[in-house]
Amino acid sequence: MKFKKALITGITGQDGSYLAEFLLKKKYIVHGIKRKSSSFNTSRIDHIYANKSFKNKFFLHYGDLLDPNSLTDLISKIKPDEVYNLAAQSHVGVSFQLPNYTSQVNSIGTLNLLHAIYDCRLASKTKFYQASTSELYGEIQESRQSEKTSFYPKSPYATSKLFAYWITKNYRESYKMFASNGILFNHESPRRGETFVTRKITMGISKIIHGLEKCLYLGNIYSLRDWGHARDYVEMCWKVLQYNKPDDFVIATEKQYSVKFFVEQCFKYLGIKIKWSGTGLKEYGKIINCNFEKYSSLKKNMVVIKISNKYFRPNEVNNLIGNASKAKKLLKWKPKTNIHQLIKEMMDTDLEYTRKLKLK
Ligand code: NAP
Ligand code: F7E
Repeated sequence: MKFKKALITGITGQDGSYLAEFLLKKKYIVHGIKRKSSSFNTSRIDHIYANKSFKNKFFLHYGDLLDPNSLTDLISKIKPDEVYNLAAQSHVGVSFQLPNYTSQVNSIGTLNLLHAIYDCRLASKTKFYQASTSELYGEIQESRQSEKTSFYPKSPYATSKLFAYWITKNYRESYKMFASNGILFNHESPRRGETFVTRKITMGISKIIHGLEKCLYLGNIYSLRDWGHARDYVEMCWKVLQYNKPDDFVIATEKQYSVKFFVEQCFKYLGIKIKWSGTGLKEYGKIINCNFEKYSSLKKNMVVIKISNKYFRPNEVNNLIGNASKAKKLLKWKPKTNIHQLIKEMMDTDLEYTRKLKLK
């Protein structure tokens, strides 16, 4: 039996790790590109590597989107059936501080990968998935954003992803490549990077509960996002490449919540009631009630959330919510995890993680 071969860039990231698990379950041979780093960057995939049943099915290679030689070399050797380009400098806030680097990796990096497939004479064999993003919509031009909504990127990150979106379409049209964009709205998990807001919140609250920190500092808590679960979304990345033609698909839950709501619900899940006071940079959240015996680090009226200027962006995307009706219809998309299930999974994992951290 011939197994399909997939190549994943960004395998050490949140989505890369879930996608690798998903494809291995589907009996794919999975190759991942990891970049050289001075410290370990494989914590999200170490369990896959250690799993004996994936021996000879899961391979890691050094490579970098900014090193075209490494890409051509790997693609010519592996001859993948499917390439998933998940690698990116993916932090919107950081992209304002690293605009050039973000553009190089996200834009030119994507071009390098597409062109490596073309150069290896695999344009008609290898399918290509590009990790596009709801950030393309930025200053929204339609109340619910679909594949037909105009783009208005508002950060170096979003602008770099706009190039990647179009160059993917361009290779599709020019060289008849099966090259598709998944326009994914925010998706989170216990494996989310700790500087993205949902994970920062679940980690921050867990540290407060265990007495490792006293207060969590946030930026624009009125920002609205459409948050799904990364595990559900990687299945859609795969489905995008199984569709009968290359195309672009919005993947979203079609539900929208504020950062402030996310904070409140995390506390609520733990049985802790908080009250907000003040406005703007002076707004704060304090503990009103909880089981103080159970949570011995907490006190009545303890201020646990403050607002800091540091976490505001020069240009903010205030409001995103997707219209995923195309994916629902053609790819049979149905989000499996709601916001409360997502919060439960993230809070449980981070509480356990910080409990162990405290014991160290
Ligand atoms: P992530 O956790 O930040 O992972 C990014 C991955 O890219 C990491 O494996 C990172 O390697 C790798 N990488 C960065 N620069 C690289 C380079 N120059 N060469 C090779 N690899 C490089 O991101 P994610 O949340 O999994 O997102 C996956 C993709 O979807 C990204 O392209 C992101 O922009 C896009 N996206 C994400 C969301 C979301 O809500 N999560 C929504 C829409 C689109 P290291 O581990 O070494 O840093
Ligand atoms: O911010 C606000 C912040 O950094 C969400 C990436 O995966 O999804 C992600 O980009 C919102 C923003 O994600 C803090 O200003 C408030 O409005 O979690 P985030 P993002 O910027 O939406 C898209 C779809 C991607 O493609 C990206 O790769 O929350 N916010 N206070 C904060 N954000 C952060 N990070 N930290 C705060 O303290």
